[in-house]
Amino acid sequence: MFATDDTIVAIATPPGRGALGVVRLSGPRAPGISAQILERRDPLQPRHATFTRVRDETCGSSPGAVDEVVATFFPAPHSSTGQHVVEITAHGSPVVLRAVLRSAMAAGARLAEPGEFTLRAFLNGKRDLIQSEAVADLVDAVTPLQARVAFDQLEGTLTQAVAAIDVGLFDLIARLEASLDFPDEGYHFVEPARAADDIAVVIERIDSLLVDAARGRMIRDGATVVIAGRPNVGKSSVFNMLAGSPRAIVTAIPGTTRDLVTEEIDIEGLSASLVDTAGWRETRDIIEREGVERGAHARGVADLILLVLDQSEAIGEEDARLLDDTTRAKRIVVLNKSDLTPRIDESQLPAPLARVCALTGSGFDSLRQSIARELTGGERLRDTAPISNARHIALLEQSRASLDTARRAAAGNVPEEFLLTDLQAARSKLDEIVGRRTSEDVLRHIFERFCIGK
Ligand SMILES: Nc1nc2c(ncn2[C@@H]2O[C@H](COP(=O)(O)OP(=O)(O)OP(=O)(O)O)[C@@H](O)[C@H]2O)c(=O)[nH]1
Ligand SMILES: [Mg+2]
Repeated sequence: MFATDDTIVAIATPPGRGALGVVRLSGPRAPGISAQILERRDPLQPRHATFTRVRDETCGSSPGAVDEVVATFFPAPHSSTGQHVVEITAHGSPVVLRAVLRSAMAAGARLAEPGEFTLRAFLNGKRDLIQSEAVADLVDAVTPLQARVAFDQLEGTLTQAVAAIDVGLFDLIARLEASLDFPDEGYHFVEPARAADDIAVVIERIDSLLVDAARGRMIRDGATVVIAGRPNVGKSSVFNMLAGSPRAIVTAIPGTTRDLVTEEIDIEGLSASLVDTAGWRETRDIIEREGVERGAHARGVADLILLVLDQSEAIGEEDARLLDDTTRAKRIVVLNKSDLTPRIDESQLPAPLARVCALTGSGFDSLRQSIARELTGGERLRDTAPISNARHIALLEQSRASLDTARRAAAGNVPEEFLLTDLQAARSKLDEIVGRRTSEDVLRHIFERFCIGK
């Protein structure tokens, strides 16, 4: 499958300059290679920070020093990857770090593939697949809530929840198999009705995880929120207020915004791509028409539409058309310009409504809350979610489907063999979540998402 017997090396810190930068080696030859490139003669003491210098191994017979470094050796199996690991902390200059990397490669290390350190940790049983994926999520987190959800999963909250479900399932399978093994005893280890009840308990556990799935996914993957409305209602002003900076041009001339303007924002802990669009109207101007088309396309892919109306003007034909076009989408009708005298009949508008003034920012706290509420389907916004990854959610749903078939079969007194097939199928889906039975392709796909050095 994957080769783990060679020694890999990579720069573990982000590209660019910093006070410090780390080069990491993992593999059986990590101590040997570091002995070769470090000036220090004695072997590195396990888990001791050693101040020394790195030699430039690429310079042939008379290597000069590259940098002063601190080297730390973590012997197998008590290291992040389960193999011998040496971490070399140098000054955070890309030139220096590349020179350390080249020296290690000249001494026999291979440049690591993306995610290869985490993959080795997984293959060596240091982390299961959920926890490995959580490492990537933690590194990618944009909002504190995303980081918290990822960290909980790294700590094993989801692993434990899945293990608890698996224990129940394993016990039931063992008892059913026992009944199959001793058919002549006239003794059923599990009565069918009892089996149906036991399966229902397992299903309940899965359901209690899946309850938060939509919210968890939204927290992890973020959402696309598109601002729509006819020209001049204040879309760009609303956009800027939510983005917290004057990103989009605002003028009193209808048709100001021509292109899509996008900004990543944090809404109550959710990361959202906020998109400002050209005001919707029929137009002959070819640039504006292209903008209007792009806006329509953005509305089509939005998780949520903020349909902005100017509440100081009666609803016009264009407003009505947009209200009509978005009835099936998830949306919030935003009544802007609340500082002006209202001329809109609110009772004719669909809920949810938000009333704001994009000049002063009034009403925006409540708009942010309703955006988060619409995106996550409601309560407990500040909580983390135990499950957030689409792969885990899909597998849990598949497991649940097999359990449901088994439960119905048990209720209908179907023989144990048939139940067992479905229960085992349910269990293998749980195994796939934690990575006990995951194909090489899936693993490759998951670890490719990481950057080099992770
Ligand atoms: N009084 C008042 N004026 C506002 C408010 N929000 C925006 N405006 C004004 O309305 C005008 C249009 O604002 P924009 O944000 O450019 O409107 P838009 O919907 O993006 O317009 P287009 O890009 O042309 O479609 C500007 O003169 C803003 O200053 C508000 O809450 N109250
Ligand atoms: Mg605009």
